Amino acid sequence: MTTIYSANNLIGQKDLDSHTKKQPNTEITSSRKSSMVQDKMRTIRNNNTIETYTVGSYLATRLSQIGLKHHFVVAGDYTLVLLDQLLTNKDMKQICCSNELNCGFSAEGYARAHGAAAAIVTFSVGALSAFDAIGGAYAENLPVILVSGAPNSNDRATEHLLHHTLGTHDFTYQLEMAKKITCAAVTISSAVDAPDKIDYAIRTALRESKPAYIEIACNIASAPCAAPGPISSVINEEPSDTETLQAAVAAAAEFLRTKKKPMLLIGSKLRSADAEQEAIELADALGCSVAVMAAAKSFFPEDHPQFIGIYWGEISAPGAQAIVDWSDGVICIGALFNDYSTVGWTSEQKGAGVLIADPHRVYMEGYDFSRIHLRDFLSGLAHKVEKKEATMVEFARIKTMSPTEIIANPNENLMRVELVRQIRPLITANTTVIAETGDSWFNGMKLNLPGGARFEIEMQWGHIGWSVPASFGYALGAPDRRIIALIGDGAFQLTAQAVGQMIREKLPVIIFLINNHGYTIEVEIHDGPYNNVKNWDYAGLVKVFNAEDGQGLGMRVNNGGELAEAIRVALANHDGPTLIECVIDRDDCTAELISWGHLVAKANGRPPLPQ
Ligand code: TPU
Ligand code: MG
Repeated sequence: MTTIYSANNLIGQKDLDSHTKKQPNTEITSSRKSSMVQDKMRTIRNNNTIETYTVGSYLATRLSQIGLKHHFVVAGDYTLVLLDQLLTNKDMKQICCSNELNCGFSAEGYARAHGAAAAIVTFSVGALSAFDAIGGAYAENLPVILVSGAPNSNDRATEHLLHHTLGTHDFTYQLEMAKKITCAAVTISSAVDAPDKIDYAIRTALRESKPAYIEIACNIASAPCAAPGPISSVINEEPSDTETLQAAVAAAAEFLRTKKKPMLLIGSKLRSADAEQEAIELADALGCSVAVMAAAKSFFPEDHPQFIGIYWGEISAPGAQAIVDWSDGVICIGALFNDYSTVGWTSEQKGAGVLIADPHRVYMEGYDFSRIHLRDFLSGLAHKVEKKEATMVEFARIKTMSPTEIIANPNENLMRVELVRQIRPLITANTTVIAETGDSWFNGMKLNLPGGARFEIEMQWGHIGWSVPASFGYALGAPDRRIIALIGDGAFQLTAQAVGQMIREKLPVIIFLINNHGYTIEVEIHDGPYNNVKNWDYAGLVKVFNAEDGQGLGMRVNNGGELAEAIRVALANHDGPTLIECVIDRDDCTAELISWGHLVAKANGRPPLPQ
């Protein structure tokens, strides 16, 4: 499996060593290099060795030191000099995107694969588009560093009106907006403070697993600045508070001692807490059932003997809801309960029989502990518990046999069930499935994952179109994995251009585009004419993106036979993406979506409380 980097291991000792020994790279390759820039690149003598840093190359060094091999950009005049500076770093490749929304989501996908990411965009017209994806990174707990170019520092104090602004003298609105959707937002208009501000933003993003925002005035990007100090000041975390940790473990052990049939419920914050291994450790020690929430699918291995399936209230995998309801002690690890994940507030876990273990906090009835790392807590608890296997014994009694799969006649119109049946065997230990908002969520839940397989879903933010650029970014971040994306027709129309970038970078992503001619997930919540989608020639679109030199493939399939052939061709295409447009009926959706739609509609429709 590709190493999934996390905030505390983004940089290895080897990198640290090379940081201290390496001579900084002073070469600028961009043809845009002007004599003015060269002037500004004047070397600074430091202990008789030649050290040359600018604000931009400082930023590049830090991004590279935290493990990034790529950064995602859209050019604009406020960022051009900064992009030149980033290009001077030979350890990172600059990846161009078609628009800033895709740029942000590409970085978000990269962070899922690689632990962190960076996107660089221009002021306002770029950044405000990227903000949507940055909001997503916040909601999904991913450290994406958004860097925006900004007006010349001299213009701040003048009465000049500038392009790419609101046409007023206020240039601060972007920073103010960024503060709402990031964990750290800084503006750099002087090279002197740049190292401190850059380090603060990156450090906070890694620590919190949230996005950060760095705004750099366009005339400061190439200004000389101090050389970076040791990267440990950015990446080293504060340890758990020892006494609090001991108290939390003791309280949780006592909680478990009084329970006869405890179980674990895994949620999506487990990954951002870098605690997947420790959750397995605790599961092994307890021997109890482990259910996984939809947004955390693959964060606990599905081939583990104690995995009992996806818990999603009424639409859970067979037996999983019965066990959660029966358990007298549910340990919720990194769980995130919202209206969607609780199926319209019908399955939230709370009360005396629940212990919540979050990335930096553990609480249960009568106790609340903070400033502890989840992995320390889980590992500590694993050493203090004895086996409690009742929920496994019960699950074995109620577990239903998997229904035998019926293979469709290859000439019959394609149906969703046949599509899922044919995707299943493609998933190996080396596969990542990326499932878009729509019925793809529910189809995705039906894919059983072998050990090592990963699953990505954007359930908290739920931005349709996320998966196309996120697959692009993920594929760059995990070049050794096979990426399979499940995307609806409506979602695809938002961000289709990212296929063009997959072609440019020759990434063999396989996209199953499910063309049901509509917003079916919305249909199941509340239908109307606004849920119809204008049809496109989705398969034909790939030819447009290929132009004269691309190697992407597009195929449309109408039945099982054509689908099988398209999959065979896709697996042999290594020089670009393959888009398989799967045409199915508008009403052909999962039973789970129908039930979920009913309950979400009911929750949305609750009348206002009396005044
Ligand atoms: O499988 P299916 O047909 O439901 O997927 P498709 O065709 O991609 O339709 C998705 C429909 C959908 C919408 C319009 N799901 N959520 N929405 C609401 C929505 C609107 N705009 C954004 C950016 N994100 C959303 N989730
Ligand atoms: Mg659709």
